[in-house]
Amino acid sequence: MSKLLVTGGAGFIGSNFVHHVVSHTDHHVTVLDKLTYAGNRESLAGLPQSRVRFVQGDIADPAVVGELMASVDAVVHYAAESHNDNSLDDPRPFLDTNIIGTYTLLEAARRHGTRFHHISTDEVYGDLELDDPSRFTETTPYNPSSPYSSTKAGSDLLVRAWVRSFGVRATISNCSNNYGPYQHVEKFIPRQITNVIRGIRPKLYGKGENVRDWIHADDHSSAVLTILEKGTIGDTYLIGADGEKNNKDVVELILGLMGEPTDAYDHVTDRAGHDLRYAIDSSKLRGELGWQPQYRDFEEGLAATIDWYRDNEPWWAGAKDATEAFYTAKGQ
Ligand code: NAD
Ligand code: TDX
Repeated sequence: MSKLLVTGGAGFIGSNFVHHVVSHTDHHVTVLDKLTYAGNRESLAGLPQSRVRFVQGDIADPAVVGELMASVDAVVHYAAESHNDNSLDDPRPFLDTNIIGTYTLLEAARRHGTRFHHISTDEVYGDLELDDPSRFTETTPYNPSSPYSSTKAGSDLLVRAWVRSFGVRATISNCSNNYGPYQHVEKFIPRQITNVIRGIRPKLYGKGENVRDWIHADDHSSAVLTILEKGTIGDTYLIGADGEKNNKDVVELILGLMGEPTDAYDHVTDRAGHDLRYAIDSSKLRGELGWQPQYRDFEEGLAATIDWYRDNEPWWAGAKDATEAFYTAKGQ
């Protein structure tokens, strides 16, 4: 049995990992989360208090981070400002949390000798052309496009430097786009599902040709636990489930699954600097650590996600109006 500190554990993917750890291990978890607009304690409802403790606080606060780090064996670092569109509107919180927050955690891990796993994104590699046969690998050069992805790239590089210069026992994973329950309604898939539920037409940026490599959040969690248990210190692992789809196809799939005409959506102003395509080659994780995704049928996972948003309106209703007002003001 180990004690884990999970930062950002009240967010979409962090809360999924906490549920995964409780049901697949006997570890104890302390969640450190600032509860920004993106954090929701309801995402942790039903977990046993004997196994999961919640602390509200900022990862950039050295006092709270130092105290918690002293009491755990490992930290799994999810906390971040995570939304590209917000980063185009106001980059500052991305620097504070993604850069200074990660630095603060690394310094505490260095002092206490804590095992560190850093959660990152495929967006650090920039984008690929639609007809490029290659995919991102662990050796693809960093080339981030947005304030969000550049701060995630910066945080990855800090982790690498703290491994090499100070011997921090860290691993890094870069995952592709996640979908599933408990995702904030600002993100593409839940925005369109909840739009349809509310009678609003889905909104596709530009032509909708941009490709994302979708993975279910449950598969991301099982991959992270595998890396935490079996990963080589200092190594990076790419996490993906061969789920490439363009945005237009995803919107049409959502509309079809929800019983609407598949052309009942609007094209809106494109995102500035919009990355064209992401694609992950996860052979290293599969070959070296034996990980496999469980969700192999995107349509099935999407249908279950639609059912979850239909059944859990109280979880997302509070954020929906403000999110749509933000997008409407941007012509999106
Ligand atoms: P999210 O926005 O849903 O959750 C982020 C959580 O971090 C929230 O609970 C928020 O309250 C918390 N947080 C923010 N700033 C904090 C701070 N200063 N101190 C403490 N807590 C803070 O994000 P998500 O989609 O769950 O992403 C989690 C991680 O996974 C991020 O590091 C992100 O870069 C990475 N990631 C996300 C995806 C994806 O598709 N969503 C894909 C790959 C990697
Ligand atoms: O209303 C929309 N219409 C639309 O066409 C929204 C919100 C998005 N889009 C497009 C933009 C992207 O091509 O859909 C795609 C997915 O958009 P997001 O959900 O904002 O995700 P993305 O920008 O790809 O980043 C996500 O994956 C990588 C996460 O938000 C990041 O945290 C993660 O690092």
